[in-house]
Amino acid sequence: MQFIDQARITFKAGNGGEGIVAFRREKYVPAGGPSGGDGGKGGNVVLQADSNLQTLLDFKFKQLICAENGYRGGPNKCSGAFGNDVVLKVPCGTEVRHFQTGIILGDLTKNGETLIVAYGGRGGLGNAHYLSNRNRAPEKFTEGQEGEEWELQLELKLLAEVGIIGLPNAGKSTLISVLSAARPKIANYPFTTLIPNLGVVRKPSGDGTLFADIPGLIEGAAKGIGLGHDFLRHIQRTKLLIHVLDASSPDILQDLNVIERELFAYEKSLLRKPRILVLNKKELVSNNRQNEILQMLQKKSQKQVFSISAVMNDGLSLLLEKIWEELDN
Ligand SMILES: Nc1nc2c(ncn2[C@@H]2O[C@H](COP(=O)(O)OP(=O)(O)OP(=O)(O)O)[C@@H](O)[C@H]2O)c(=O)[nH]1
Ligand SMILES: [Mg+2]
Repeated sequence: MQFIDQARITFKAGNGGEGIVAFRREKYVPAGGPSGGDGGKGGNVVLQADSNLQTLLDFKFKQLICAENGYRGGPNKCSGAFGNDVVLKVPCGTEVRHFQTGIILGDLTKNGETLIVAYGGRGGLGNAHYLSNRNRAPEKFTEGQEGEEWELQLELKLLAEVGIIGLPNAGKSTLISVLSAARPKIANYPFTTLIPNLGVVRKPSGDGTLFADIPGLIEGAAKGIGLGHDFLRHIQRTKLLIHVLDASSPDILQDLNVIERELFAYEKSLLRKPRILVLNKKELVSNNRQNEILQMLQKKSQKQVFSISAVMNDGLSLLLEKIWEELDN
């Protein structure tokens, strides 16, 4: 499945139908009077959150989406039919912005939630409206109002509670694969993961918590190097970050630094988000080396560091306990 998390589209609501000019024509009624009906209202463009969708792929090849115009009024004071609304499904977590100003129009987070992004125009008035004592046979009518048209930016921000971040090859995908039923691609080279992988991890209470394995970050990601920092948008809403480090790396403090710098460069507040440091691949180093690294990391970060081996399924229950504790805080 292709993962598309941004789209820029113009939404055009339907125009109102025009009112018409008509006169009553009936047998034995010589001057029947004006009877032109009003036009119908144009359809709205509506977005609706749908929890079955994961991406904005449906919008990738579309530039303009229009709702139906309202219909003309009819004779005998019949109003024209309303134009149909267009209801477009978007994944939960879609934020809608006005493209030019960046103003947020709404944020669709709950399944079924709707947002009208362009209102249909009102229908015009038929000549029946203009009957007066002075003018018994008005020929006046009005056009329907134009439907709204907006260029909008849709941005999907995943609603995961826990984000797994780190350098490429640290073992992030391996970790989500042993914690959840997710089966992402795992391989011994950087940038295996190109799109976020989601997995549900069960709490002891049985509740599911959504974890997101974010593609690897490298130095300069905030400037677009590697896969860029684009995916960091998905951790903006997480409550907790799991920062995975590779124990076999020659310079672990540098590794820690790189990621912290990128978080800071993307958005300062990301550094203040609760973050658990996880030293993965612990079986690749001696116990002495492991203790040395743990001390270095603890001193530098002032955080408790969890030592695990995702592959050997070692140290995961302690880590999970800490994760639930942090989420419950
Ligand atoms: N020895 C050892 N190898 C591990 C461990 N966890 C992951 N690996 C290996 O490390 C390599 C990278 O693992 P991935 O899970 O793909 O790493 P990633 O962080 O998702 O990498 P990107 O998607 O490229 O950012 C794979 O060859 C894994 O088998 C571990 O605990 N011990
Ligand atoms: Mg990966």
